Amino acid sequence: MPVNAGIEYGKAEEEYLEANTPEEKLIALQKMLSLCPKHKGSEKLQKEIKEKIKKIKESIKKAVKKGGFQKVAIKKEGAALIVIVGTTNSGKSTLLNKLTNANARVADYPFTTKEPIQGVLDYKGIKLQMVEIPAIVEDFRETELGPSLLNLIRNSDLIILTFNTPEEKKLLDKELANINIRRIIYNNEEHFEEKIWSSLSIIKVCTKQPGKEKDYPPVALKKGSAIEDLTLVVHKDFTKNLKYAVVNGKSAKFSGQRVGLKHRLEDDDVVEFHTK
Ligand SMILES: Nc1nc2c(ncn2[C@@H]2O[C@H](COP(=O)(O)OP(=O)(O)OP(=O)(O)O)[C@@H](O)[C@H]2O)c(=O)[nH]1
Ligand SMILES: [Mg+2]
Repeated sequence: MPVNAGIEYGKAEEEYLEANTPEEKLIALQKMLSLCPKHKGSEKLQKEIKEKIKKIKESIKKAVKKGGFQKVAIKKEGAALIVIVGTTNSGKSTLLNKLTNANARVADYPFTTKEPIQGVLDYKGIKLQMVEIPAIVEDFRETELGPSLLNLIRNSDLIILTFNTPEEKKLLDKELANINIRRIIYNNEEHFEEKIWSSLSIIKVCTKQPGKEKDYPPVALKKGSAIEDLTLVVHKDFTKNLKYAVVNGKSAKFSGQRVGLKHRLEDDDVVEFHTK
């Protein structure tokens, strides 16, 4: 080192080179600057470090403005996005592990979950994306991940609330005050999956080929969808060439009703396509 900066400085520089995130880099650079000898010969080095600090601060600012989505790397997948939102030690990870393939750490100390964890809930063949986010605290928006996690919640289809006391419920209501996503409360009940399913605005429909068993898995559609929406998902040719569809289930007036493209479907209907 030409400026004779010392062992501590060398260590800080190593930390800088090994840092994985902009935040870690910034901390290391600030350490380097404070340990850098302050004499004529080191002026150039000091200037370089200060410039690096400036650049990193700017890039961090930009990332925060964007909503910090790079920090919370959850991509919407599956038929619906469900977020488990609750106070600490309220059983969020326990619920996630129970309903999905996730293996989140469960512990009796607070704030075990430090970043969002996702799993897939397979509800009768429909894949639902379920995410546990770190515990809600007072002024959640001001926490490091707060803005991006609140964005994630806003983009979801359903919120599951977990809490231990009425006071904690009040805190959740306060922190989620501006969010208009449907909420349900988990009370440790059995068959909670059914409550989740009925709270979502989707239906599942099975297709079937004539003379065969119904196909698996079913198709997820928005509530209110018609045969036409189903053809668009399974096979666009059916949209053009449909002679009629045979429907069994709740939407059928009688077993084996023949319907056209505009017929509205219900949850668990079974549809057989007959083409021209
Ligand atoms: N209150 C409550 N506690 C539970 C429940 N299920 C499990 N626990 C226990 O509560 C503790 C915390 O459970 P977690 O599932 O880790 O809770 P969490 O909400 O994910 O907690 P953090 O991630 O630390 O905020 C553990 O000791 C669990 O055994 C539940 O339904 N309600
Ligand atoms: Mg947890």
